[in-house]
Amino acid sequence: MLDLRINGDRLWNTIMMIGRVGKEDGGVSRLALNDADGEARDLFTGWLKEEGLDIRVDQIGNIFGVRKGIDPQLKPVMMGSHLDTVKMAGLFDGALGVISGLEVIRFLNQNGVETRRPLVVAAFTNEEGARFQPDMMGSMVYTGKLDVDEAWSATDDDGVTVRDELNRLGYLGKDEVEAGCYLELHVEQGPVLHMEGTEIGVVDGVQGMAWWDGYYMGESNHAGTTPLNLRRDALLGAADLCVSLREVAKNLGRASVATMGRLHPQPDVRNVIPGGAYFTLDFRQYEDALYEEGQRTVSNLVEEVASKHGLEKSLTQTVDAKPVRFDSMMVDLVERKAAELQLSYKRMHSGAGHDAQFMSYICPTAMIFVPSIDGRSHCPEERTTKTACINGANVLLNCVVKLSNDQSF
Ligand code: HGY
Ligand code: MN
Ligand code: MN
Repeated sequence: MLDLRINGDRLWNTIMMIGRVGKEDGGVSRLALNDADGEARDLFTGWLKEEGLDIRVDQIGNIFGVRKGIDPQLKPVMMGSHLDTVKMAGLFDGALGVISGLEVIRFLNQNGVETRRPLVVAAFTNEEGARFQPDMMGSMVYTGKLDVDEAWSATDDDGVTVRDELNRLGYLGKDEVEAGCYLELHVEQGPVLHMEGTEIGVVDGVQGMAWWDGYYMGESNHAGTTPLNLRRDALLGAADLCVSLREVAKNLGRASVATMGRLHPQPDVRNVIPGGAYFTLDFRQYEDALYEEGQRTVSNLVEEVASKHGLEKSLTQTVDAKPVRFDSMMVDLVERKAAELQLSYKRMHSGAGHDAQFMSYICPTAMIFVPSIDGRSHCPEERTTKTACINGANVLLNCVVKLSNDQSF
């Protein structure tokens, strides 16, 4: 019987090749639909073509490589993740899942293995949301959770739209591709697996994630002449909000986390009291009720801090990705395959958002995690060992081969 183990050198070399695209100053900056993301897309579609796959691109620019199955009536097994990154990212977030999907196909092609179901490897558009919001945009549109017109009209800081960028890069497609089930291999991006020395994370769900864009408006004035009690300092308000936000997360408990990731004072001049402050907020929690409560608490806090500092405020929620639980048949399968490969494993949920979160609304879905060294991610220091990548890809391959011959879904 064929030994279902992928080619580790090929997997690693391909991850390194895609990791060179958009690398500058030591970090990778393939922000969604920038030139580097376009280059990574072209490289990826070239590899799909080499494997004889049918390449399809949908209206939000998701790329799918489709491998025929013996029974075209059956819905495909889809694998995937994303090729876009945050600013100054590492090599593995997203790329691991996409390139492992490609490696599974390469392995099956090389060994002449046919499957009953078609197989699809997907690269979803704008998972990160670092340039255009919401994040997980491609999988949200794909799963009907976001209207494509809304996604197309999202703008970056310079007012450029998603649609214009898709057009410019040649990824404004029209194709449609079905998914019967979905599996995503990803680096954990947290410390648990590495700390414990566990090889595989069997992911049974993803925590909820809420994002807001906020603005505090006070009054610009002279930094030398305006007494403290007469100031309406928008940056001071935002700074207070940043500190209070942490208290809110601590008080909510149950591993709630909250972050102010961006803060831009205006006019941003050293001797002018900031009359404006633009900020972003990120809140996450795994339990449904607490996630809802946290969202209410955060938005009340923005109001309370504004009135404490005599500021006006605007607050727009840009992301409300609710907590999800994955399909137990899929989660059990990941666990079983990890055990059969004699890899140590543990069940866990994901702290980061993933395309799998939205795929789980339309088909049985699960994720496979591999350790992130020291839990570092969304930074150039993100690392995962070659062995860990190979372990994860082998679990993926074994799950995919099993699912591709299963007619029960
Ligand atoms: O979790 C995140 O922040 C990313 O968008 N996936
Ligand atoms: Mn990711
Ligand atoms: Mn990420």
